[in-house]
Amino acid sequence: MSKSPIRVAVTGAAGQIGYALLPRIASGQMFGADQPVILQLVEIPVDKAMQALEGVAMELEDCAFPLLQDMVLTSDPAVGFKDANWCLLVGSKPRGPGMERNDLIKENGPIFTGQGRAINDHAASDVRVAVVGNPCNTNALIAMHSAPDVPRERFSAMTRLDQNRAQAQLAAKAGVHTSAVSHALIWGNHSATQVPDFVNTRIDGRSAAEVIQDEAWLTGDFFKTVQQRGAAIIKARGLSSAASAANGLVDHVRDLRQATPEGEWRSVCVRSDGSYGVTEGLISSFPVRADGQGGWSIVQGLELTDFLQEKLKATVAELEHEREVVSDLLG
Ligand code: NAX
Repeated sequence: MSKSPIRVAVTGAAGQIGYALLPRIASGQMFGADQPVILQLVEIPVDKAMQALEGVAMELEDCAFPLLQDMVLTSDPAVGFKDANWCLLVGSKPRGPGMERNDLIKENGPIFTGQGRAINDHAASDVRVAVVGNPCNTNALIAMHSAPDVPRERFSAMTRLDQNRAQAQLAAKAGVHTSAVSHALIWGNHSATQVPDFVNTRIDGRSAAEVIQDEAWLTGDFFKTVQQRGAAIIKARGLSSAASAANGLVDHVRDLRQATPEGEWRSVCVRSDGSYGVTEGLISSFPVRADGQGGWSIVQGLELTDFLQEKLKATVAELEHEREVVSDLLG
């Protein structure tokens, strides 16, 4: 007997990431090849955006995906999140010319209070929320605070793209295939202060730091390349990462749904319980293991070098600052 469909809400569905993401969800890559889906596509109430969304929906129709059971197109979050099992919050305003990061945080914050409330009031009782729209950690924090009836562990933000970037950079430096790099790990904020961990990441089972033996590169170019990769892609492509971001989100959702293989972890931004000195309550990237039943836990006991600890403190300070900037939205 075929499974009953799950409802997947995607905001910013007519945007770049949406365009790369939706066919992957509808073809079964996110939820499995036997899992039918209903896509609930949310955009802003602006003709141009809704018209673009209709075009995206036409293309999805034209793929005749066997798993795609229905689509809902809306600019009303109450409709978009109705009975949703997963809410993928991709949409947000881009940074405009001359805009500071604080302005961006303030501009986007209210979107996530509204969406958090709508999720609280309309989504399915088992709803899970993954935030991609930047600043994704703080937006996830706002959405979480705006949805008091939804258990806090259901909220996450994405650093899986950063993890994949770190994995690829380490593989290239070591001259091995990416599959030889395991346990890649990002700590902290999805921003230029994020901390790609080269000590606990392994290459052919050994610490990447031991295999690469080039501290200057690890603490210099490697760090900078992973932290600045988004900007490098904008420079090269004239547009921000979309295919790789959509791929990161497919990985992120699978990471949380499927049991993590024994001894491994994945980078996920979740609510801190104070582990590793990260201020409790912030949404920060950690090594996370999922139990395959919807639960997850932060892997304990990893050793961080002084360098990594110092970087972790800096990224946590940034998260605290962002929380301060939006404190009026946290209720
Ligand atoms: P686009 O500007 O192409 O698309 C964003 C879409 O969101 C637009 O269609 C817009 O109309 C819609 N939107 C804006 N406000 C909305 C609202 N309140 N409700 C519903 N839809 C809304 O951006 P895109 O390249 O798709 O990127 C989307 C977001 O992902 C941006 O915030 C971007 O910064 C962020 N990213 C996050 C990454 C991560 O790793 N966490 C990496 C990639 C990406 O930069």
